[in-house]
Amino acid sequence: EASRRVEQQLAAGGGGGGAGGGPSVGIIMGSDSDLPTMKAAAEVLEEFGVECEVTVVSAHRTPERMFEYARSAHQRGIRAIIAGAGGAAHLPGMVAAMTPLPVIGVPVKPAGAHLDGVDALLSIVQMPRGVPVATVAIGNAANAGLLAVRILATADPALQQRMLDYQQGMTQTVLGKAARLEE
Ligand code: RP5
Repeated sequence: EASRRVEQQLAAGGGGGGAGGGPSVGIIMGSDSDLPTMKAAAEVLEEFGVECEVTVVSAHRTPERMFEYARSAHQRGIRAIIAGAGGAAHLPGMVAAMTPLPVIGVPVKPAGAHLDGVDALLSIVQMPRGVPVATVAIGNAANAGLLAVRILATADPALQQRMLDYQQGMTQTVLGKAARLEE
């Protein structure tokens, strides 16, 4: 459904989005085969009440669509882009080249991959000076979601409080485990 909304918005030439008017975060991936990895980012955003759009944009198979998505995202109200890809993972870097938005890259390890996702990691992380991609660990789309929340939270005190609560929750979980171990 989120993907259908993206199609409609792209077709309509943008508008709306962000700050209660639509999704603030765009989650894109090179193939629907990346979804089992990338859905963790959407789940984190949902947990924090941040609306996102999710769709497939392939740097190699749909290059025109990639241009269109990257050039229009900020005009449609998107404030951060999470881009995942495996193999020769050019999507995050190419999108970063065409948008002023922060881009978070997720190296995906495709099923049956020969190089364990290291190829995607290096493709995404080794950006030239001037075109940054904030790269998370191989397969760690949840951290991409959390980083997007932190970016949006710099201008949203309520969201920042939810992040502080989340961090406090992690601390309590670990302390609880430590206490049980020490019993
Ligand atoms: C990449 O190639 C995609 O991001 C995916 O990780 C990988 C394999 O894609 P499919 O052949 O499964 O569509 O571009």
